[in-house]
Amino acid sequence: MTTKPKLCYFRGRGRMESIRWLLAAAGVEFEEEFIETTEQYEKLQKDGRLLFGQVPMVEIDGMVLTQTRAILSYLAAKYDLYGKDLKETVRINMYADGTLDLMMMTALAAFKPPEEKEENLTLIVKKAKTRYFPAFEKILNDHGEDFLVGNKFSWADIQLLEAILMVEELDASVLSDFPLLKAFKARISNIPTIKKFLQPGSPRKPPPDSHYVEVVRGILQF
Ligand SMILES: N[C@@H](CCC(=O)N[C@@H](CS)C(=O)NCC(=O)O)C(=O)O
Repeated sequence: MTTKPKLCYFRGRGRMESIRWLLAAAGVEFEEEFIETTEQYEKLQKDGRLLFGQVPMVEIDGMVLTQTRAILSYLAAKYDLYGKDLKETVRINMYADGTLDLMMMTALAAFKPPEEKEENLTLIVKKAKTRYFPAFEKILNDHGEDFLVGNKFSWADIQLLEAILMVEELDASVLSDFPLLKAFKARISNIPTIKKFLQPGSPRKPPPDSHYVEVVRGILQF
C-alpha cells in the first residue's frame, strides 16, 4: 500500500493551493497537517524538516520536500502532466510560472494594509486582462487545440484554470473579452477529477479572509 502524500501548511490557500490542485487533478488523495500555532511552526523548524525554514512542505515517496515550484514540477513529472519532451516541458514551465506569478500577487494582496488592498486588487485584475490572459488566449488561438501544450492535459492547464477562477473572484466579468479562455475554463472544469475538486467539501481552500491573515501573521510574527 502506498502512503498518501502529506501536505504541511496553514489552513488556507497561499503557496500550497496549487499543490493541492495538482494532486487533486491527478486523482491523488492526500493528507494535510495544518499549522495553527507558533509552537507548531517552531517545532517543525527545530526538527530540521524545513530546509530553508519555510513552508509549503510535502512528504512524498520517502522525501521531505520544500520550495513550491520544485514540489509542483516533481508532481507534474510523476503524474505525467509535464509534456512528452524537453520542449513541451519548458513551455509548461513557462506557462505555469506565469500563472504562479499572477496568483502570488493575489495571495500577497490579502496581507497588504487595508488602504492599499483595493488598489492592489484592481491592479491584479488589470494585469490579468492586459498581460496574462491575452497571452493564453493567443496560445489557444494559434494552435487551435483543447489544451495549452501538446494537445494533452498538463500542469499548465490545471494552473491556468486555478488562476482564472482566482481572478474571477475579484472580477466576475474578467473573461468577457477572452472567448477561448471561457471555453477552456468550461472544458477543464469538466474533467472528472477537477469537477470533484470544485465541489463543496473538497480540500480546495476559500479565498483568504481577515481571520486567516491574522492567524498567519501571528504564527510567522510579522
Ligand atoms: N520560495 C519559497 C518561499 C516559501 C515562503 O516564503 N513561505 C512562507 C509561507 S507562504 C514562509 O514560510 N515564511 C516564513 C519565512 O520565510 O520565514 C517557496 O516558493 O516555497
